[in-house]
Amino acid sequence: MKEEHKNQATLILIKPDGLKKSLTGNILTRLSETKLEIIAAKMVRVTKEMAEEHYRHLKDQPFFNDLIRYLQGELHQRKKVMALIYWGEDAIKKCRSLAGATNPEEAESTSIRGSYGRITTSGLYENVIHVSSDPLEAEREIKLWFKPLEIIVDLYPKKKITVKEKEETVWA
Ligand code: IDP
Ligand code: MG
Repeated sequence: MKEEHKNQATLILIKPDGLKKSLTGNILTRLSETKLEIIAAKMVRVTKEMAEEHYRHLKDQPFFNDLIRYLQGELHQRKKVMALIYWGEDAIKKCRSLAGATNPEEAESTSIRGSYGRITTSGLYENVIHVSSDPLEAEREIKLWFKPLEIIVDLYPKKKITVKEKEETVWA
């Protein structure tokens, strides 16, 4: 139980530039060095609302509009991201360290961002991967990107509700 207690979850996004550059396998291989467990994974088409909520702490930055378009895939003709949750001891620190610094030119050259990131002519950092910054942010982001039953570990308290007359898409 004690060991269980130290486990931490982090959201990982492979951003549209990572997908366009066919880096998915490469990034997942790099992250597997951490020996963390993947407890959720999916492809997501990102709405403007999702992107704005995800990056709400940056809404006053001059690059905010570009950043929202970037996460939506509008700069890369790849309107999707891959969202995963990594789980285990010190997950955030381990993943952020492999990802490297936010600015790809300052990131260690062997890190994921140092290897594959770039700064666009408009000044936006295209850095191929998102990693949550701390446990509170991780919880906020995980709850934004995933539903409880999409995660195979019980991370946060959940409840059952009855939804009536809800439209659902099923196989034809
Ligand atoms: P993080 O992704 O390393 O946690 P944040 O400060 O949360 O860094 O910024 C979110 C994203 O916004 C970055 O990954 C990067 O794509 C972009 N970004 C952050 N700061 C800058 C900046 O100063 N110029 C251009 N883009 C930035
Ligand atoms: Mg951040």
